[in-house]
Amino acid sequence: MTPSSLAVRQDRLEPGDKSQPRLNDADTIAKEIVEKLTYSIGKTTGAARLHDWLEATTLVVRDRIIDNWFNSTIETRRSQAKRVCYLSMEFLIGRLLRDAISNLGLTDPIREALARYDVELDLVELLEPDAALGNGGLGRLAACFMESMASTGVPGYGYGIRYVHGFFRQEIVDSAQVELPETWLKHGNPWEFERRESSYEIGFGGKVTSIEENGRTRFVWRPAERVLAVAYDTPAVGWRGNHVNTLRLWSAQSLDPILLDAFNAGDHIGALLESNKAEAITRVLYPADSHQAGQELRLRQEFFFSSASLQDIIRHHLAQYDDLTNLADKVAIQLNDTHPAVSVAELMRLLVDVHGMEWDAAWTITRATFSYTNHTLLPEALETWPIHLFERLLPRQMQIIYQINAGVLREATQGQGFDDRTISAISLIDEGNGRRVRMGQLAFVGSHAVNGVSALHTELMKQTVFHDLHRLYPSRIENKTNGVTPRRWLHQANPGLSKLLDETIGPGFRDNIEEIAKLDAHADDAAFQERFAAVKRENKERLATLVQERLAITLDPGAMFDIQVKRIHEYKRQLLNILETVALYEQIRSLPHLDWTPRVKIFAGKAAPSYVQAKEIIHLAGDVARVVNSDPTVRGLLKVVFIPNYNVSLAEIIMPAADLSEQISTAGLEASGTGNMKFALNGALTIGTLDGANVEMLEHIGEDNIFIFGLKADEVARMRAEGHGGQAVINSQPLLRSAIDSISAGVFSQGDPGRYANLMNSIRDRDWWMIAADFRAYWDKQRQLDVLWKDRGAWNRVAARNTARMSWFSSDRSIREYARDIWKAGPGAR
Ligand code: 26V
Repeated sequence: MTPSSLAVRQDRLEPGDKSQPRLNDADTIAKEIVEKLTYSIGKTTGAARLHDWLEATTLVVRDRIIDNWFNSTIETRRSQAKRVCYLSMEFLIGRLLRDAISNLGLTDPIREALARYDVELDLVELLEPDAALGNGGLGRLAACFMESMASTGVPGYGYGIRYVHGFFRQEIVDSAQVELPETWLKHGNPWEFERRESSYEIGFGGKVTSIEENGRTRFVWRPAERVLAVAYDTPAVGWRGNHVNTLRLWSAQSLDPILLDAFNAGDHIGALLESNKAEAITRVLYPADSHQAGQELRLRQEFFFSSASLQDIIRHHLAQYDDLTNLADKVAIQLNDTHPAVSVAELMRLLVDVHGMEWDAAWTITRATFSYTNHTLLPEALETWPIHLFERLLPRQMQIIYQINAGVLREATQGQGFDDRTISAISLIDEGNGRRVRMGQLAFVGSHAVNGVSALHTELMKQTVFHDLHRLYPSRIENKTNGVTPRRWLHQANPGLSKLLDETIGPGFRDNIEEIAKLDAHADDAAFQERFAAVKRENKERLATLVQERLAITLDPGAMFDIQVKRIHEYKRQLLNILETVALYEQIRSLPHLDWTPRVKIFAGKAAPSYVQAKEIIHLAGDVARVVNSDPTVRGLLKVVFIPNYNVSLAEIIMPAADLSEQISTAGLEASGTGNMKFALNGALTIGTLDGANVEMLEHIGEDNIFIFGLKADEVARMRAEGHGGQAVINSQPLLRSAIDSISAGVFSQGDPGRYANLMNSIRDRDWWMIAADFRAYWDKQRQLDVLWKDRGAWNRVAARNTARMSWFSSDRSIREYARDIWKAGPGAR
């Protein structure tokens, strides 16, 4: 049976039998867990290992989710509600069990049920592997959005790739990063359901022919290669489990797994080549989020999941409405960055070539269906593809892009009278660098709405990358500031603080995060401040234990935990933080009699494997840590740690344990940041630049409670244009100069002065990231924080105000804005 001959799946499901709701008491759950152990896993309670308990518990939780999943699916269909399809190459989910248990309100009965068999829920949860199908901010945002769509009742479908190997595991060997493969599917994945009936053929290469049909030219693409996209569905549970959405991830398979002809002819290896090539498409996540990959396999991944998702969306739509002209009324497709931007051309192909629609009608529908989110303005990260590669792999989509481009450029010249420079800036084809397809332009013109992820970022989009397209379509760009889900990042990650909130302001904040503002009234209360500090202390002890176990470094939970965790990138300026650390170290040594505030500098994050400078920064952090931590003259006033393998699960321990959050990117470069929100929600103070969402955090938290320093985005742009270099600044800053000199002399690199020559010279010569330029302002702000730390009441008051004033940064708010302004979907739209 070929996939195309599969009958369209009709929804014949009946809503779950509500007359017999499942019981959620510990007795019932204990009985069910043992049943799963026995009949699904084949183990007795005596023989079961911790992994078996994990699987059995997961299956019991899953049963409860499935009931609601069916109900949600059926209700969306019955009400003919508009669906939101979120297309993303990345979903950085982390663990699912605790999230599901907590959202279903089952934490206590499950804990009790397992305890009857001397099994500890916390230990069981730790065995679940992280689903690390993403690089960083963009992928984690997609995961928060899935949770918030379910929590706010938006009928959402996440579409992505089921990578066999997610984001690599990082080990640190002699202070340097080593990358190891990650194998999250090793023990199977009880959360996913393979849907072989939802399989689609995806073509690559081949030729385009045309046929005349009823006086109209029809194009037919005959791909040279075909692979099968098979769906795997994972339920996405929202708060209280009321609404359950679907995350559908595609896996690539060969249509003909073994070429029997070749096999029989004795060519055993050749017989498997095709299936290896097909399966390679979904084998591994690209780990570089800082510069564009450029490899053919990456473009194959992008088209593979775009085409599969669109074919699935169309099939679903036709099954329900039997008509594609109302597609945009019933489906909104969000493009998470340009990675799925080829969807614009592919939807046109499906509508025009496959479903026989007229070009203009198809174009109107396409634009009305798509919207696009931009997540970076870094020139090196903007996606473009060489025309010859695009044409060879996707010949029909290339023709369609030319045709779209012709229409847009006609609009620009005839309608607006744009000049040649403007036309070449708008064009979907970059003629300057050996002819390339610009995916940002394609996503922009194919969408009715284009958004940035913070107010500043959106403004900069209008001024820089999309300046001319913004002139052509002035109402298309809008802002949607990011958010994070308070369920994972407050309730689950910080049960201590959540309990304190229950007791102080009542549990209403769990359903409506805006109620957390009630905490403001308690921020001045000394007794409350102490309880708040006690929770923070416990969280710091938990992190200190982890550091002790993993790194054999002893941390004092009484010291200020000053934390920078995120991808390692020059623009994020971990190097600025390390230089300040070195300067502080030198000051503590030369002025030991001063009343220094004890600090622990904590770093974590992964460098792209090919990003040399980022790897040098990791190396330097480790080198500095070794020297500082072993210097007795420091007397514990300063400790430096680099925690390996930063991931979602580690973040859940780190965020609640921070006193100070480092958000110090060069202004204008960090599109939003979301770690900044997680830290502040958990009561960390922020030291940061006026960049990304920090700007809006300042507005919400108030200038007395956030610690902003440094150049602003327009100042950075001006100084770069004026050819700023670092040397003059370094000469005028003795602390900075001394730090750079020490590093250059090999003080931290076992006498090897060459190790950091490139990093240090880049500050002296070009200072592109404004490290020298911002050093003094950063140093001064840190010393101001040292002083504040000594007034424990004042610090705790500010910390509590941070928690109280962060509700706006919930991803529920972001999702409601997308639903209202862009998708016209969700509870409010019905
Ligand atoms: C680019 C590439 C290039 C090709 C290889 C794979 C790959 C993967 C990702 C990216 C784009 C990364 C862009 C990104 O993650 N941006 C971050 O998005 C966050 C959510 O909006 C935001 O908070 C961060 O500020 C922004 O850096």
